[in-house]
Amino acid sequence: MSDNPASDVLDIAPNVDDALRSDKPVVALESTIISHGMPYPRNVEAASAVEAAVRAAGAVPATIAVLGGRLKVGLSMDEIRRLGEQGPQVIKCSRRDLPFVLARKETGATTVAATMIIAAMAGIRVFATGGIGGVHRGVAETMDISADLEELARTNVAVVCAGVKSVLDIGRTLEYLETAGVPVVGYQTDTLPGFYSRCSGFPVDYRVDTAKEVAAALQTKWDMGLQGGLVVAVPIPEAHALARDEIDGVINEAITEMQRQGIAGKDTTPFLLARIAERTGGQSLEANIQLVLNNARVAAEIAVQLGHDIC
Ligand code: PSU
Ligand code: MN
Repeated sequence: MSDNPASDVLDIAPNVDDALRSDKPVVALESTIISHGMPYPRNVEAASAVEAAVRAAGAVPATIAVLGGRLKVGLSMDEIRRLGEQGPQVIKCSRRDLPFVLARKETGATTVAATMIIAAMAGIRVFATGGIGGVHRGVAETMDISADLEELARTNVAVVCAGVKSVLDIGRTLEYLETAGVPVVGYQTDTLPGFYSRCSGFPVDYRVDTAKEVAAALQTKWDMGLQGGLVVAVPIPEAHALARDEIDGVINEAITEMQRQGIAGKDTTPFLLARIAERTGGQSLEANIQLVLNNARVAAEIAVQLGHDIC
């Protein structure tokens, strides 16, 4: 046993370890989006392109997952491909799942919450994804609130996303984040992006126009000893955005179908995303890939700025 028990279960890829040791910018990437969020083989292509986007913007990508009971920070292309092929057969792993997946030496794709935990253990402070989990529509009946929100309240990692998952109750998710003390920042926008569309109609807490401003806020938060992350919401690039009314119609229809089939809990997102992709003839999938690529670039820029002495 080493002094730090975490290091007994944590495997950091050599190139990521080198970058962290020499204070070079690193961006964490999640794996549930690969296994559960997109179909094979587009998921593998997208994951590879997202890593390339991080590199092109001057940072080192570290895709995170649990493989054979080990916390892996920085997957090889082969490991990403295997996760992509297995798809929803691998365990979707959030905070509650980590101890069991590890103890049983199983393989799990990590959600935003689990990826934040592992990124923080490795010393990575910036993380890019598509959309965070949150409060589901119909919460009064289901109590379905993603563990991502509590994680944002307690773990010191900034999450760069295109807003909350398209299928959620945005207003209630923002209320929850406010209660939890998590700032929601609009990147070059005054309103929260609507995931597939550029605007949800809800205001953000703060607008920031540069990666440097985000880095300064993060540094200040953590220097003060305030625990938790930051949601950096970046609108999908104009050229790839879908019309809000149209996509909302498709999402509502998918939710109705899900309720009819009695699908609940952690299976809701994979079902809804697949259904929405089917109904938009793959347009939602393309938009999803493009927004993640864009978030990866912004996250890399923030990680670069965090490495500078900004405050
Ligand atoms: N948003 C997407 N696709 C996804 C997810 C979010 O567009 O696959 C995943 C993320 O990993 C997120 C998780 O952390 O869904 C949240 O799941 P739940 O609501 O079960 O906590
Ligand atoms: Mn849930």
